[in-house]
Amino acid sequence: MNDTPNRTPLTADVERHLLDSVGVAPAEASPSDLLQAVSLAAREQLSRRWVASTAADRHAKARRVVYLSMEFLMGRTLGNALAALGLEGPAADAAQAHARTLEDLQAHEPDAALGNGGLGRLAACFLDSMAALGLPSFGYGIRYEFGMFAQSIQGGRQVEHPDPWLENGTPWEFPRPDVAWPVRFGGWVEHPQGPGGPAVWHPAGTVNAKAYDMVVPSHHDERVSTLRLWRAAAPAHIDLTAFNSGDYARAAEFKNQFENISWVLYPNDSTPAGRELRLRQEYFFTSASLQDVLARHMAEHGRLDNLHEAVAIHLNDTHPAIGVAELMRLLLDEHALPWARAWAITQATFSYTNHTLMPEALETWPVGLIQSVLPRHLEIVYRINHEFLLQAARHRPGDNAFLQRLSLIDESGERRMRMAHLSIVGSHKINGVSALHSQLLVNTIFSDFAAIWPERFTNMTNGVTPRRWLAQANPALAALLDESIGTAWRRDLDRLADLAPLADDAAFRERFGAIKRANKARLAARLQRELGVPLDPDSLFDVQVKRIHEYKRQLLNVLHVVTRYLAIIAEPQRSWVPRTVLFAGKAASSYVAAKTIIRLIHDVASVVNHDLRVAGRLAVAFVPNYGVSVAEALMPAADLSEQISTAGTEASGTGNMKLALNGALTIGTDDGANIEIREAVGDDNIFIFGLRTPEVEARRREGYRPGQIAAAHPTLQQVLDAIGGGLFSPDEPGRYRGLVDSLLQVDHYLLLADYADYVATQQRVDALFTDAAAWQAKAVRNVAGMGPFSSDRTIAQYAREVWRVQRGG
Ligand code: HBZ
Repeated sequence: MNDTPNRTPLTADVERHLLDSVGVAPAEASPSDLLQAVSLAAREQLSRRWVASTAADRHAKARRVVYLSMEFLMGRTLGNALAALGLEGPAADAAQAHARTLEDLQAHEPDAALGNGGLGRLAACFLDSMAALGLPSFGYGIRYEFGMFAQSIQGGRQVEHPDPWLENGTPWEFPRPDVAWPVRFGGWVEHPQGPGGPAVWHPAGTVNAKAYDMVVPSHHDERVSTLRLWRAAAPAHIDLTAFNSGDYARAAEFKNQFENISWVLYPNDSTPAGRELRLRQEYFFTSASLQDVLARHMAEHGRLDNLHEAVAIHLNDTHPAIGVAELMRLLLDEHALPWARAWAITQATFSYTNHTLMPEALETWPVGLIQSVLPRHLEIVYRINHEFLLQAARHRPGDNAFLQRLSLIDESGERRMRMAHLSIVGSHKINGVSALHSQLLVNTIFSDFAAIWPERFTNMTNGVTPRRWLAQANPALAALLDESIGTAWRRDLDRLADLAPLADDAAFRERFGAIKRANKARLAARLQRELGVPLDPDSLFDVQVKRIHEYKRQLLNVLHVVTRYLAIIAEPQRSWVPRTVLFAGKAASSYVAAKTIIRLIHDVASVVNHDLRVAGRLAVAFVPNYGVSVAEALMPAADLSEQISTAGTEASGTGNMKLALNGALTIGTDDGANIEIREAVGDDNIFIFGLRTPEVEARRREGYRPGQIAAAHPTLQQVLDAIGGGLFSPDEPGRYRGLVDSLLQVDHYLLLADYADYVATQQRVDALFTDAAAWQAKAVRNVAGMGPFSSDRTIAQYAREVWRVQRGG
């Protein structure tokens, strides 16, 4: 290594780890070796913090929150760990001692992509905020060996690749070989004391859940939180049997039947997976987590009847909903509590967040499947349902339809267990994720429950962590904020409000604009390198990044792109505002319509980007493999944030918050958290268009006729003809005929109804962009208004109103 004047204690730690842990001569260390050594040096400091925090909580018997989530979309860890430890400078010096930059090293860290999209990333932001607020807290999930698939694009089409993120091990987990819980499946149930008493479950098989902890550091003090992930392991006796019989192949197969539970994340979002393996995953991690919670509680309190006073357990969507029945089973059958007491504890312990209104996205499981996989839980749910329906009947005597709608079992066809209903009945608080969404929950899909228990329903508008999404992703903007309004925003994002007056300060705006320009140039250089697409950093960067889904309406964005393309060709002499339209996002592997949209984006990009008539005025690019790390590069480089879902369909959105926090202006519908963003930044600083939720409902009720809209709108008709007629797919002119026909005939998400207003609003965006001072002023006001969208605010609200937990010692 070079001897530099900056030889800090961390540099010495890194050298030591290169020699002692990585096993390489420091002078010969590769970037991956260095990444490993720097990570280990940071890890040992976190380890000490972990030991201290958990000991303090144990000693204080602190009330804790337990966040059960099938998904945690953590992204990379090193940058976050270094920032929390205040070691960014020393780590950069250590890298520099080997003629590397910290960024060179970080590029080698794989994302921990244990989630699909918004729901999983929200869970990761929440962990960060729980640590920041010092809440005694545990996240619990699954240690998937393969996370969200990696996306590549071949011939304009999405191709999915496995994500073996653990292939080379990870320095960030702490295996806990002593912590393992048996999780049982199948078999039959015996009632030695009659049907009402404790039961004995004779399972057909048992799998072990083994604990792996990830440390979640606080950025403000020495506290840490824990994310405990479970890996499925076959019981040891199976290996032994194989060894004795010598039939390794058969034994391996048998072992796989157990271990496949934690192999791979289901890559569906907004559509529930129906397969048995998914149900096993859900029960696996929920059961292990609850056993862990009860054991900790018993160790600290020695009795279970005060469980609800010591722990708040949160259900992140319905994926862990079977936990309601599992906690009942543990209390009844394994700890011999009477039913009424067990039920009171269960209801007082659980709370539940819903993340979607779309009825087709609500989880249900065939009763026959539950019967065969979780026979005891089915009995318990039947009894919960029986008592619940008796109670409900007192609210509306004689109203059978009411009871049928409320029932935990849907009897309309094949009998199915409704996991949202189980979550509601088993929880004392239920929340949506934006004001509109929470309103719609009580007015639509959960209105019958709200009629019985209005006080249980509440709202917790989502937020994002400003550590990752501002301080780490946009260090230049963070530094400008420190210099202009002080560093208090880092602890209290509401302090961003102090920026508002600077929107009128030309010198400040100029520096703010220069940072955006530099972020765009950096992204452009990267996309040039990776995709070979040249992008002009002086053009307006128009960004839509999120899962590809019909309701999110990437296709409406494409209609605008094509509109603009045809308009430029028709009027080449006009002075067009140069635009770069960027898309990114994954489509669920089986979602044909979403995959067609990805292909169309590529087809449009390839025609537009090669047409000299629009060169310098319009470019389109699709950034592959969207995930946390790609988002960290995109958010700071956006001028315009596309949040254009059909009103009433996007529960909240969180990308909308990340983009505005980085100074993008939003073009969006009156949907999800867009509404609250509008209220926070002011009507003049956001572009809202399109039908509102009640208007969407009315249009559908009246009988929506998309064909008539197209017929009355020549430009729209021309755009649809261009796409449907093969202008962008000359090798296969009919490729998008079906897509266009379905827009003309059904258009379930009302793209055509919103098209005219969207295009007109895009013209207002252009007009503003030509006035750099006016644009920057609005961008500054957006950042200034983003205080409420910190996940610290969200978590403080959950802590106060739902979980009743307080900062630990
Ligand atoms: O949760 C998203 C919502 O669409 C978005 O509006 C909201 O901001 C975000 C956080 O509250 N929902 C999801 O991301 N949903 C899933 O990822 C999902 C995963 C597995 C499923 C179903 C949905 O089986």
